[in-house]
Amino acid sequence: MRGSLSRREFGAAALSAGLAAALPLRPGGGEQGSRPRPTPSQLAWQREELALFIHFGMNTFTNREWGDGTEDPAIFNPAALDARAWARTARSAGFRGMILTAKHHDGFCLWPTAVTRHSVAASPWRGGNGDLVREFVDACRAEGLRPGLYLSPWDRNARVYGDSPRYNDFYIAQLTELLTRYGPLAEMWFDGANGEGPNGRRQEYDWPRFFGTVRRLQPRAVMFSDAGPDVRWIGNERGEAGDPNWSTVNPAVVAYPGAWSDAVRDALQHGDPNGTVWRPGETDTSIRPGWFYHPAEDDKVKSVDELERIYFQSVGRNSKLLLNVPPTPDGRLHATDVARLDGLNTRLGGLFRDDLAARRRPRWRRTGPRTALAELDLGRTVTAGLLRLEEDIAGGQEIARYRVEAGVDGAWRELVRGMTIGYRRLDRFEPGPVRVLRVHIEDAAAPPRAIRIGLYAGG
Ligand code: FUL
Repeated sequence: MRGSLSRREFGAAALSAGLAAALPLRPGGGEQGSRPRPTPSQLAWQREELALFIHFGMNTFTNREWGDGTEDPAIFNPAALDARAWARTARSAGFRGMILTAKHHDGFCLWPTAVTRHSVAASPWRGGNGDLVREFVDACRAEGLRPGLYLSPWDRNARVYGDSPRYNDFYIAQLTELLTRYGPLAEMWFDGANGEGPNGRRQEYDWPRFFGTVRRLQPRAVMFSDAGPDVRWIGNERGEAGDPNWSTVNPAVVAYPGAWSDAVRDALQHGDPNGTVWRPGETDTSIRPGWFYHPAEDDKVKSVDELERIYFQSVGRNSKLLLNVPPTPDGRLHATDVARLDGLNTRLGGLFRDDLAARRRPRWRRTGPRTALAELDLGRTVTAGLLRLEEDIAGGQEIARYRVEAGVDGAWRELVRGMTIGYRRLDRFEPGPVRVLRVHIEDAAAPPRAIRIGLYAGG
């Protein structure tokens, strides 16, 4: 079963009513002026750039991707578990957040919940007195990382699953424990998978109630799901944001988490320049083929080159990267994975160390209602092959099409053409001489504001 399961095979039978319309909440993005802008929480989420995803639980011990809920808690015993070491690895590799699967689809809870016995309390780990959510959150805080939690709505162990009102109460009780026991959380992560419960029944999730509970108990946390409300799934698990990628969306297109069609996929990948809500895309992918640790995948850990490509296709396309690194059954990150994370950090540090455009101010002028030109004289001729463009997204996202040229002694060479910029856009091009850089904004969704420009040797 492992590796072949996609949550899309279980296209949700959940709520199909227009979620956005039903939500008694403030929308994910405040509307100031005429275009949506991020809330402070959404801005802080985006500025993390990199977060580590930790898939850990029963599947780690059964060597599966999706447990069926019949697993015996007696097998959960990570002898050398060290959440602080996860956090240290994350921080030293340049990650700023970390998200733990507090409960995956098999229903086993990594904290001692009061609403089911299927938890760490029934395991031999720490003599049945352990609380992994507590250790995780404490480790994040100690290392200056922002903590987030994944609580799978799909639960293959809960007897009440499929008895919709009762399971919704059960889920709200679990959510409430997580939201009230562990201090401020930066993100709640809602998965779209919705299959059958242990009794063969399907569940209608009460999403407005789930979202309302998070907003009430942790107003500063962002909520991730296919349908936001604050942060949207990017539409695939390959580590690839769309191009273009708008942080604004039309909320009606993705009515509930788990909805799936070509239109939904496109909306998740690309957003919508005319969207009425700020809902930036989060790109989640795993450093290994599976989400959970499997010894057979020890030689299939993504290379530094692959991780760099994923970084360029996510953070470099106005998204944020949530990279999964699953601990082994003894509760440690595998040495290969740690080495790859360090390798990525070294690679990115090298690429972006020397900004050849640092301390140079571009001359910026509007050339029409939706066009502009930035000209940057570097004062000397440099060899460059990598460009970093950034909009000031605190004020929204506007740029829809741009073109960049390099000038040397009056001769111009086109370096790149692109569409959206947003929080960050990274473009590589054939390394060559640059003395003057021209960024032509050829189209924008609103009168364009000045952008930040970084230029690097590349390679
Ligand atoms: C999916 C789940 O089914 C996978 O097991 C994993 O948790 C991934 C992040 O989301 O929908």
